Amino acid sequence: MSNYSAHEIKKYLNVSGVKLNLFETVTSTNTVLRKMAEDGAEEKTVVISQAQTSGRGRRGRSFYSPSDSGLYMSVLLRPDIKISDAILVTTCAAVAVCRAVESVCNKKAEIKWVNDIYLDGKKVCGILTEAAVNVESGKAKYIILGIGINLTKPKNDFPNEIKNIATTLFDNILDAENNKSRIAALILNNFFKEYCFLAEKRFFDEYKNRMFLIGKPIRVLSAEEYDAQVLGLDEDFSLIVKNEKGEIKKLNSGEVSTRAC
Ligand code: BT5
Repeated sequence: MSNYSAHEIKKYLNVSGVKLNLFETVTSTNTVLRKMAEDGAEEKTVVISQAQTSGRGRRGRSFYSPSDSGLYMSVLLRPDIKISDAILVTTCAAVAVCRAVESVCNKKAEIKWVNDIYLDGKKVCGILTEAAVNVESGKAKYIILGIGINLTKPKNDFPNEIKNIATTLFDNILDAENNKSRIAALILNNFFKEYCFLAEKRFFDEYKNRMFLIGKPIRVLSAEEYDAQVLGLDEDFSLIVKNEKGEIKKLNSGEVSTRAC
């Protein structure tokens, strides 16, 4: 695939003030943007790379980001919110990605709480939100929203560890090539439409309706591991589950992961 072009992305962008920074290869777009944020970059500064050598997921996990097959993008935000509300950025982005994905392909995009987007039961996108906090106020100094999407199959396929769980947005490289700038722009358009009203959580119902784990059995992976049934989603985006003893628990995304059973 050719490199991303600012001209192409801007053709589809309807958000003003976006500053695009395009790279061929970086360690991690989140790392590059964090440095820019520390140096005073403005909100809506965006870093996009064709490949990442150390793409990361949550809690030290890695995100496979080979050249010529994905969109790896980070967005700098400077919202006036408490750090505990940073979950709103992740969940708002999840809805934005789903809408963008559905605009370019005929499949239903679903959310695996809290930060993964699935197509046909497989992961097509992961979101990693990182933040710097002002310790005195407890507010976010800035937030880096990182989004990684598999557009087309890597040249040498996915590595064995994720071969059975990962999927791509497009079946062939031509569709990926023709749509990659559009999808980047559509994600930004959809995200910033909701971001203006972040605290109002206008996207809550849509997020919940797109969750495929509700009503299903899961394995909760935290300090303790246990089987549970997903009952629903709380207002603050915690997952409500019932464990095997019948006890109702609220799971905070910062502390636990889940695995579909
Ligand atoms: C995530 O974490 O999925 C968040 C991924 C965020 C990636 C973006 S790319 C731009 C920005 N810069 C970065 O460095 N990161 C962000 P998590 O939910 O923890 O999932 C990680 C797990 O997903 C791994 O342990 C694998 O099982 C699986 N995985 C890794 N690479 C994948 C891929 N390309 N497609 C699907 N699944 C993958």
